[in-house]
Amino acid sequence: MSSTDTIFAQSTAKGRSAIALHRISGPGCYEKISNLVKCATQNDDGTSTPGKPLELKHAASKYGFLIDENGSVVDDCVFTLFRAPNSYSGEETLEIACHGNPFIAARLHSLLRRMGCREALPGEFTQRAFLNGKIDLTRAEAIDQLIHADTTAGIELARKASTGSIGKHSRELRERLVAVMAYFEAHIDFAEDEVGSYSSEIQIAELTSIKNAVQVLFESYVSGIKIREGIKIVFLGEPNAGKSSLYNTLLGSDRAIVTDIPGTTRDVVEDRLTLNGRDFVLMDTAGVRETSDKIEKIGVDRSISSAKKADIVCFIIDPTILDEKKLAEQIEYRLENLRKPLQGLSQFTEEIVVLSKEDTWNDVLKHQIELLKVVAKSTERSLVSCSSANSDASWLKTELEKKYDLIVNYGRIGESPILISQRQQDKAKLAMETLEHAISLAHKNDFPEKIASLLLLTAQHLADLVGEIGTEDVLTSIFSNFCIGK
Ligand SMILES: Nc1nc2c(ncn2[C@@H]2O[C@H](COP(=O)(O)OP(=O)(O)OP(=O)(O)O)[C@@H](O)[C@H]2O)c(=O)[nH]1
Ligand SMILES: [Mg+2]
Repeated sequence: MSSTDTIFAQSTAKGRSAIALHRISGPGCYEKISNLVKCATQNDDGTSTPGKPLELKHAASKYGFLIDENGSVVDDCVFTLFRAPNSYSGEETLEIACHGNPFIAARLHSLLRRMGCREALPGEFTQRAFLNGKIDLTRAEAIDQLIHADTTAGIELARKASTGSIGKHSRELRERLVAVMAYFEAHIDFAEDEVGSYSSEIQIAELTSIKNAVQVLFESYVSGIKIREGIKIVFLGEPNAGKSSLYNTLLGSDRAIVTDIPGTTRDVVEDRLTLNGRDFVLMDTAGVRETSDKIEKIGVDRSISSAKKADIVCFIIDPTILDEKKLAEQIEYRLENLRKPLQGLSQFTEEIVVLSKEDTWNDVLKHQIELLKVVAKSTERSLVSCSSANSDASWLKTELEKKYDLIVNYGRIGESPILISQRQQDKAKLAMETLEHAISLAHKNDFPEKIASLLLLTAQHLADLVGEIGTEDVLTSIFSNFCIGK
């Protein structure tokens, strides 16, 4: 494999289609087939046939004929030539849009092979773009995700990363590191009276601020996964609490079966929900209770295991079956029973207590619940009411959006880009740990050469994250996942 040979591939999906796009890339690639690319000449009888060679200018598309060595027409096509370095791969690239028929593609490809071109490997156009310095590794990874993402949010994340935002951020952080490094280096080479006494307080503050930024970057990867896949909400509650009704209300459809028979829902029912651009995966589950029914028992086990994996657990409680005078206690008692089988949720799981069937509350109950809401607010617990009968889940929706922002760290991420691969996160972790080590040495006023070398290493990890220089194995692992023709 050489980066100077000419490669080709069909860039659009294989099979039959109105148009298929084939790409040819390599230094001087157009020369290889230019004598087979002809103008469409209009004849007197209204037909068109191959005429003179087609003259192509950079980035301008022209219609014409592709012929083979014997002069017979392969197809009529639109040709677009991109001169180096202003192409996707950074090399001279010819795009041929012909009819989307696998037999035409096969004929075109064997013609190209005879002309000395070879079939591209997966991701090879992008790999060449990387090797030609058009993009860094984070942008290459983003391009791959842009094609494979299967949620709108996933596409949005990949698009942002494909603009090079991670590379820009990393460069800024490295510039700041280098500035601090200069201070420590000055103290290696110069006598104290030339550069002032060695005290790293200001440097520590700057290094800590850089470390925090790297940490946000590191944490952003998990946020990215959650944004892409959707935040998992699980409805948990006793039978007949109103879970399925609320599930349907949120989705705006009769998705789950609702009856007044306790134990209606058996399986976990799952759907996607989007609230103001925030993607969730919503799960309705079987009501939790002691039961001897074999099927229901399996359902209850599934409810519990789903809740354990949730980002948000909504405990749905029907307050109309409780004693108004002992409301707080009875709600707590029920919550405890529901939490018990979960064996202590992770500290990252958010909880919302939802009091259902608001349309049937009497005045005493309404009043009691108002009081409970005041207490909940002061203790920063989430307590909302809803009525599925009136299709009113507005409080719950608002609360879910708040939890979403908390979970994906919206506030903390702010303008910081979001990492999109495990490889990037691994590098961010190395950078963070190395920098922490440097800071701890700076606190001890350790030798400046030791600190400077750790800062250099941190900068190197940040450079690796962006992959301005990529090693062979890293490149192979990234580009082999790509589609052919990209
Ligand atoms: N008036 C009123 N009735 C409701 C409301 N929500 C649920 N119900 C009724 O309560 C009963 C149980 O509702 P479901 O939504 O099936 O309850 P569930 O929690 O899914 O029950 P299981 O699947 O058995 O665990 C049904 O008769 C519903 O019509 C509400 O907001 N208002
Ligand atoms: Mg149900």
